[in-house]
This record gives sequence, structure tokens and C-alpha cells, in this order.
Amino acid sequence: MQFQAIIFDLDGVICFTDEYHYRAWKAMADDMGIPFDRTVNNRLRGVSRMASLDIILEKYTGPALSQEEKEKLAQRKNDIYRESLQEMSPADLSAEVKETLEGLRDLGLKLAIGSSSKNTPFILGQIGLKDFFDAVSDGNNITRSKPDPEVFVKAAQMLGIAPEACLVVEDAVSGAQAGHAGGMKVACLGDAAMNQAGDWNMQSIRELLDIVKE
Ligand code: B16
Ligand code: MG
Repeated sequence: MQFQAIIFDLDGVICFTDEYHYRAWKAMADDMGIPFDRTVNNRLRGVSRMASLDIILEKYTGPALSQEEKEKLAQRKNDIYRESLQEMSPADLSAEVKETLEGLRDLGLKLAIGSSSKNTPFILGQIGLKDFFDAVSDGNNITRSKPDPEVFVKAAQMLGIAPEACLVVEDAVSGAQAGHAGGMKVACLGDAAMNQAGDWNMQSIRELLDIVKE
């Protein structure tokens, strides 16, 4: 086996909070009269909250916004997003994700999270994975957003495993770029797989069980 650890992105890989992000940003953008659709939304995958706001504001034509006003807009979005997260429960962990995580653990692999989200601890608690992972690197311990490799490099350091022995699992092109920049191999799902951004581009997360056995 070439890998000793798997580092999972959270949103779009372990759980499907991406739809909640979309709806929350859409509500904020509609309020401000800013055009926002799923094409713009795809560019926000894996990107930090404030960097996401900057992308949305590319289409804003009103008076210049101060840093404080921008932070208020990001806060408004996060409040709407957190309301959706309240409704999540362990039932939101799909059977394929649960069984894949268990199968990988049975193979003796270390499992970690590498997510841009500051809401990671809350989400893991909601879906019943609070104490499951060997390391959690997230938006609270990084200063640079994906495609910078910081979040994955820190996850590998927490595990004490060399980057080349880590496999990153991502749904975002920015996240796949971050994994590669960190010297790791990347297996992609969803949008990133459609864009052939990974060393493996999967239809289902279950394929990981075969990839790690190669
Ligand atoms: P928050 P990931 C990312 O999570 C999301 O894909 C991205 O849409 C979001 O803006 C970012 O987290 C920050 O999230 O506002 O909760 O801090 O895909 O890296 O797990
Ligand atoms: Mg993601």
C-alpha cells in the first residue's frame, strides 16, 4: 500500500453542506441585489468565507464597501448557514461514506479532515463524527485558503505522516490543487472529478477502498 493516511475534505466529500452554503449565499446576494447562480457558486467550493465573498462581490455595482461592512455580509451568510446546520444529524452521514470510512480504518490507515470551514467542529458533532478522526485541520488553524496547501500540510503534520504517504480526497478544483501543491496524491469526487483534477477521478467514494489497495 502506497498510503498511510487519507485526508478528507469535509463539505462535498463527507457531507453535503454545499447546498446549504449555496442557499445561504443566495439569500445574502438576493438581499443585496447581486446576481448569483450555481456557476458562480462552483467557484466557491473549498474557498474560505471571506475569499468567497470577494468572488460574489465581483458582480456588485453599488457603493464601495468597507471591511466592516464586508464582515457583516459574511456574518449574515454564516448565520443563515448555521441555521441549516442545526437540522443536521447522524442520519445525514450517507451509508457509502460511513462504510468507506470504516473499511479504510480496518485497513489500518490514519484518517484526517482537511477543510477550509470554520464550522468543521460543529458539523462533525452534528453528523456523529466528533471523535472519529485522528486529526482535524480546518479553517480555524490556517491563514491561507485552498489552493494553498496549508490545511493539508498541517493535517499531515498532526498525523506525523510524510505528505507523499497521504492521499487527499476532494470535491473542489481548488482543493485538488492544494493537495498537489502539498506534495500529495489526490482522489476527486463531484465537480473536481468532472474537471479531471485528480490522480483518480471517482464516481463514488467507495472506489477509495480499491485505490488504496493498488
Ligand atoms: P465556513 P471544504 C469549504 O469547505 C466550503 O467548500 C466552502 O464553500 C466554504 O466557503 C468554506 O469551507 C468555508 O466555510 O464559512 O464554514 O468557514 O470543502 O474545504 O470542507
Ligand atoms: Mg469541499
